[in-house]
Amino acid sequence: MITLALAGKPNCGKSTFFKAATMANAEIANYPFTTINPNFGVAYVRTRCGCADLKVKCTHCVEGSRFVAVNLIDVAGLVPDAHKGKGLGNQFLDNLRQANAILHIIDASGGTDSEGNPVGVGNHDPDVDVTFLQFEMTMWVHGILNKHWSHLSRQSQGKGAAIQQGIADIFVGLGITVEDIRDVELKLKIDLVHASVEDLVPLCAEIVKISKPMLVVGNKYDETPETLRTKLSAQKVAFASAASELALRNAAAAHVIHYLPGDEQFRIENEGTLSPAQKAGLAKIAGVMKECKGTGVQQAINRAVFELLDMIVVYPVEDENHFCNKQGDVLPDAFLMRRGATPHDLAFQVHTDIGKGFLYAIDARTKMRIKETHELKDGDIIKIVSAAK
Ligand SMILES: Nc1nc2c(ncn2[C@@H]2O[C@H](COP(=O)(O)OP(=O)(O)OP(=O)(O)O)[C@@H](O)[C@H]2O)c(=O)[nH]1
Ligand SMILES: [Mg+2]
Repeated sequence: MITLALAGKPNCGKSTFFKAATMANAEIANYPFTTINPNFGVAYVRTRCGCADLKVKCTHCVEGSRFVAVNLIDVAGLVPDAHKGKGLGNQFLDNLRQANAILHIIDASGGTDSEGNPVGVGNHDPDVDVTFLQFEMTMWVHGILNKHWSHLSRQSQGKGAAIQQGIADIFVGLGITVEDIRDVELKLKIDLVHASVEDLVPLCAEIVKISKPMLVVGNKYDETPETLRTKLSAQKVAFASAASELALRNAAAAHVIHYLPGDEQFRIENEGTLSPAQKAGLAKIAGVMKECKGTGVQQAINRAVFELLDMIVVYPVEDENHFCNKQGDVLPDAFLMRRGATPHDLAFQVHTDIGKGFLYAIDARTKMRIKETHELKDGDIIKIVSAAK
């Protein structure tokens, strides 16, 4: 399953975002380093369900929207110079290893300093927070490379290919391949054979970009002054109000409102049960959603999965005529797959044995046989025919 991590400076709203997205418990407080041990939970990407344009309807979507699970990790806050041991140090960068992509949460309201201490809205320039995480991660990777560098240089005996392979081996856990290192060497025009440790910083920045694509999310949009909204928009920051999302999810769970994560609006269901303060709170959230086109939480998760990671949703079925499994359950599964994936990749994702015994696949919408090498599209419904039982 895909894993997204929430990272950023302390007190910017990572745990609030986590709690809203997963409805799992997480401690939230207005001071730095509330979270020490990471929180793990399941969040969902939202997509139009594959059954939306079929005559048969499935029971796995909500009003035509399908929510597909992804892992979400909420890690401890990081401060500038964490790689040198500042704040709680760089041990938490290790928690980011398992993430496929990172939602870098910043406090767009400018109400907390670089260490996460409250300073009053607008008193800190969030511009400086936008790039710091990328830099800290670069220096973390650089620290790891540094440890191995003299050994690697000696062992490779001046052979570029051996150095490239050695670097790829060190970062195999980050999904880095020798081809990645070759591409980066060419792109940056660095000579790895004669490079000093300092020369390797740009290479480490590229390793971070390749292995941990990042979306910067400007949280606390509800408190963000107009000047900062404009400034951060220019930096392509995606906005969110995690606190609003959390309030809406709680209200929806209590049947006070009708709201699906990612909706641009909500509807009050049970006005009579609301106190004047609750009504005012919901009215404020409605205003924020109008400006932000929703609360931004679901939108950020979707962008991380569908844009940064370029994934598609594919529905495997056993009966291509009724779009269901053997029990008659319509579109029982929805799989996230990398764009470019083939029916054979899908077969392996269903089960290793199904993959090994793959014979051919059928596009359930057209009933046509498709080739093993055919590129799957978002929303495809596929029957795999395999020798495996
Ligand atoms: N106005 C506003 N406040 C928010 C929002 N999200 C979080 N907060 C507040 O920001 C403070 C910090 O929230 P947390 O979720 O604990 O922040 P964190 O990033 O997990 O903090 P650490 O675990 O200390 O790194 C709390 O007082 C939250 O209520 C938001 O969208 N809007
Ligand atoms: Mg936290």
